[in-house]
Amino acid sequence: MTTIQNESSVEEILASLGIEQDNPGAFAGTWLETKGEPIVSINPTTGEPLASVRSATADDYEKIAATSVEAFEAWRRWPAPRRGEVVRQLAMELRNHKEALGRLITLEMGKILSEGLGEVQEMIDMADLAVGMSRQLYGLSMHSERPEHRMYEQWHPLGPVGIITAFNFPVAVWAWNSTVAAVCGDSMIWKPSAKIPLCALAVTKIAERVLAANDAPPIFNLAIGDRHAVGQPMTADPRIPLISATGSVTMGKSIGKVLADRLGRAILELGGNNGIVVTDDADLDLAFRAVLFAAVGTAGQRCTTTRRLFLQKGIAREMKRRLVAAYGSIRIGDPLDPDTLMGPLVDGGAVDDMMAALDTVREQGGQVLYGGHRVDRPGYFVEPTLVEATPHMPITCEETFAPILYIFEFEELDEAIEVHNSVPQGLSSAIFTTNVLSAERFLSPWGSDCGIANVNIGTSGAEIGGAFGGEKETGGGREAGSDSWKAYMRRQTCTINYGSELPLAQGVEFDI
Ligand code: UN1
Repeated sequence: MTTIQNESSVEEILASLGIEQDNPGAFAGTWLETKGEPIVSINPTTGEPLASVRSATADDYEKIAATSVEAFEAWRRWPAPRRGEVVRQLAMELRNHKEALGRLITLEMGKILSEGLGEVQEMIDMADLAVGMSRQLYGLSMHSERPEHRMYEQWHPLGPVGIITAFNFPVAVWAWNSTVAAVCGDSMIWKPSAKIPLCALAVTKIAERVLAANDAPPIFNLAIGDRHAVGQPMTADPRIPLISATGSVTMGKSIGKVLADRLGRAILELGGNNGIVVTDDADLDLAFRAVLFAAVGTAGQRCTTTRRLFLQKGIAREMKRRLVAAYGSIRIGDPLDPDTLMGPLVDGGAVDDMMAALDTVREQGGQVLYGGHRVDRPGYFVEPTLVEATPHMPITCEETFAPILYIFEFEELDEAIEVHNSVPQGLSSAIFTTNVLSAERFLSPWGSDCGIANVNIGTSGAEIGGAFGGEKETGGGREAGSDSWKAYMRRQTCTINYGSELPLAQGVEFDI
């Protein structure tokens, strides 16, 4: 039995979340007797198996879709604040399980425990926000141009939503979608990454209990399976009006094509290639700390990870010196150990991809300032890596999901912004400056072209209150806070005549 930090054993964590050694990976109000291929969940820290999950087949998908349709038909009749009450209870249950769930995320995905716990907190925050939203799904009212007429917009539940999530935020991105979809009156099918099946099981079991306690229809459904059994049928399914997908640009493009063909709706949150600009007048201590977290945190596996750093000439040497020293002292190791700052990558494929990207870096003339190697220990560990790069290196326009930071130097801010915006992705961005004009230039319509633009904070670690998403190849979708809920509902414009005449709009006459 592996014991973690004198706390609970792996077995205890799994048991406390209702996970067995072999589990069905399909839930449609009840756990289905899945017959699909087993998926073995591997602990990336040790390379050892944690437990296995039987994946959903195409037949299982069909049951899950039918259940979701039925659940939607009942759930949409519940008043939105009552739906919010169910989400409030979900938030309470997540609080009760925060520690175990945070540990499971760390065990299965490899992010450090503080980030694992932070991810559960992100779910809780999201659920709390959605509870409030359940009383604020406001429509506008308009003044009609016609006498004795009234116009307004109302928002109705949309239908079952397909939620496709990536491995790097195994549960928070589900919460961004599911808590909002639930208060909006939608049911849903969750297709998580097959790299983190246990996190998805644990959360679905918690949601199952909350639904049962409220006698609510089975709105939170789960289909762990590959793209043939689940992803493709779900994306092509006309019963599913909206697919919200997080993942690679390649995945987003193929989903987008299928949805366009059936005129289905998409919320896409795809690749990022996020940059931080540091000007000569910046508070360097602040910038340095922010870059470290944003580039090395989660071992570079956030879609918001800083991958490009633009340093103005006057501070470039000093900043590089500090970063090289700091990268050398990053504590790499067991992510459950509170002293660790960087855990493993998610699997061996991620390590290979990083090493291949670094080969390309060298071929294209980039200079590795620090790191660049695997770490010699079991599991999937790498060194955080600093690369001196030039804007002409094509590899710097690609997202490699690993802790590689490309450093560029610039003279004028306009030049930095131009290079910053020259990549295909447009998720998150930041500037470090104490000059209000530079900050406003970065935030202006001709400044950063990203969905997120920050001043004196890094590119990652967004709060849930804002709308989250990005432009260009990042896909244009928005999730989480603000008015993102509108994507999960259908808008209806209503005009009511309370008079006895029938005046036509635009002054049109049509009398017999
Ligand atoms: C992601 O990596 O897909 O802003 C989501 C952040 C987190 C969410 C990242 N709140 O870094």
